[in-house]
Amino acid sequence: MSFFQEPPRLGNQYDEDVLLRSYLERVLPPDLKASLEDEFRELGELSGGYFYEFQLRDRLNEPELTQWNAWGQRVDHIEVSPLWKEAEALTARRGLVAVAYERKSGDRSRVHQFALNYLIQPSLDIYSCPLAMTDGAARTLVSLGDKALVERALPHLTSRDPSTFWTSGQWMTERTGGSDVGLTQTVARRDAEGWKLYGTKWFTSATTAQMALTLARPEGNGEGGKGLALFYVETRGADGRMNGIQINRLKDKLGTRKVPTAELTLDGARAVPVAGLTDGIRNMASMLNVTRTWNAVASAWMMRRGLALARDYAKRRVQFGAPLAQKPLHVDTLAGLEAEFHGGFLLAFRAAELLGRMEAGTATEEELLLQRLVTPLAKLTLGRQTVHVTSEVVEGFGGAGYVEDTGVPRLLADAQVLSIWEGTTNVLSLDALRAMAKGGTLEALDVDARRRLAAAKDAGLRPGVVAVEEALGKARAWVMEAMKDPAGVEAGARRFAL
Ligand code: MFK
Ligand code: FAD
Repeated sequence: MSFFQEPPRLGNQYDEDVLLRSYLERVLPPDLKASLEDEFRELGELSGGYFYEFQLRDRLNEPELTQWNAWGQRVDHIEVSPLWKEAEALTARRGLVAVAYERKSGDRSRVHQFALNYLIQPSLDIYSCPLAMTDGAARTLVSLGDKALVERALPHLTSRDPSTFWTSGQWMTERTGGSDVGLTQTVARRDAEGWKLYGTKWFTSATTAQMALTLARPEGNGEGGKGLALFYVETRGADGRMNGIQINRLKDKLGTRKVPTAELTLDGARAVPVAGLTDGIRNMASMLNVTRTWNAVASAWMMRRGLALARDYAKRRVQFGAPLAQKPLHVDTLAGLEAEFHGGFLLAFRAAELLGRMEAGTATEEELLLQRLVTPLAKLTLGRQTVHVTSEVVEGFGGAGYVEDTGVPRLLADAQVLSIWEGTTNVLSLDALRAMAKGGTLEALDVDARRRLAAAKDAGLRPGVVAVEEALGKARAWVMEAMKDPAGVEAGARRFAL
């Protein structure tokens, strides 16, 4: 009789996620958790059922750019995949951005929002990319406080109505540098109509967005990040035509293939300064803060999805007389990955907790310092972890893991971007060093770690406590050594951060 392998299956992604449920039990007040549970369960059901199946069906649909219409007019229209269209409507209805701004869950609103996204996004093919940038733009506009811009854009960015919901782009990277953004060559010129931008943006992911925040150098300004200004740009005018923006091409990428990442020319794009005419990089920092938190949580949900599939498959695949789930070495391999994922998850959600407390105004001084440090640490650590875990997941499926229409290789291809965009591992390691150089940060980390270790000791988790104490001891020794050798500090930044 012919034999056929069984595909992996997913159940309700909330009910099956012991880690998420125990975490929420710990950090959400009981009433709040009870009031959100239906919402979590519904998204868990959609994620493991309808949208997972949709994702597999939608696999070969990719965004398509049409630059010209039949009558010779430049249109630069991008058609996204059917899954992405539905993801946009779902985002608005479920408030996947809005929850953070409505703040109905108080200073747990970020935990609430990221739990929703963690549940559904693994089935939405990186639709999280425009959402992260939309959230980052909303946060930046609110933080910088230009009343007219907030009134214009915020209701759209946080809308729960699909017909009025907007996404935002974040256009920073140019050919001169994605890390060294201070090299930006785009210039801003003022004429009778206002400010207009001229230049090239080399990686712009949310090209279908209705607006973007971007950097440009007002004519006459000095070099570097200080000479840049942060600008608000709407991508199309009231007539639907592009606002002095041309889409040159979509990038042909290793992964994130549903994401329309484009190269743009700005040729007189009308723009509005968001907060003065200098310090663009500093003004963009609150955006990076939010998008890097998204990146960390996205890494966690990607590991979770890979492991959920691998665990299920291990129950179905029989080799050498028993399911893989009964082979001690396979079980040990998955358990190691699971432990790595648990650590990553807790770090990412710690960043989310701190962001929520900062925004709600309930964070202590110590927590504000921690937030600045934990965000790059979470982003860089989880970015690397996810590449490792998804690579092991591919191997856990054997040859099937290497075959595209199982949907498994996509996990690894998509994971690789998480350590590149929003600042590479090295750049974020240097950012973490900068954060640590700020007075009080190391002490805040130390106090926080000691408090957690004491709680873990009380709970009887001795072996784990010893391991963490050893790691902290090494980190302290490294800092002491590093102080003696500044060049060594930079060279060792990644090892230290990880
Ligand atoms: C799945 C979901 C994930 C999300 C998807 C998103 C899709 C992809 C989108 C992108 O990739 S967008 C592009 C992202 N690009 C980056 O993340 C840039 C990476 N490079 C850096 O982060 C560099 O460190 C940086 C450009 C910031 C360095 O530039 P500079 O010119 O050397 O700036 P400097 O002097 O370090 O900082 C300028 C000011 O900003 C300083 O403030 P002051 O003017 O008051 O001194 C800094 O303190 C402040 N600053 C910089 N980084 C900060 C920050 N403040 C707070 N937090 C930070 N992280
Ligand atoms: P480089 O800066 O040239 O880096 C090359 C290498 O040098 C990296 O390994 C880096 O770690 C290392 N390096 C750089 N500086 C240092 C240093 N000081 N010390 C040690 N090592 C260093 N950007 C946007 O603005 N908007 C977008 O929407 C967007 N979407 C993207 C979508 C995708 C799919 C990808 C892949 C990228 C996207 N980016 C976007 C760009 C992304 O943010 C940049 O690619 C990234 O920040 C790295 O910049 P770079 O490509 O110029 O690499």
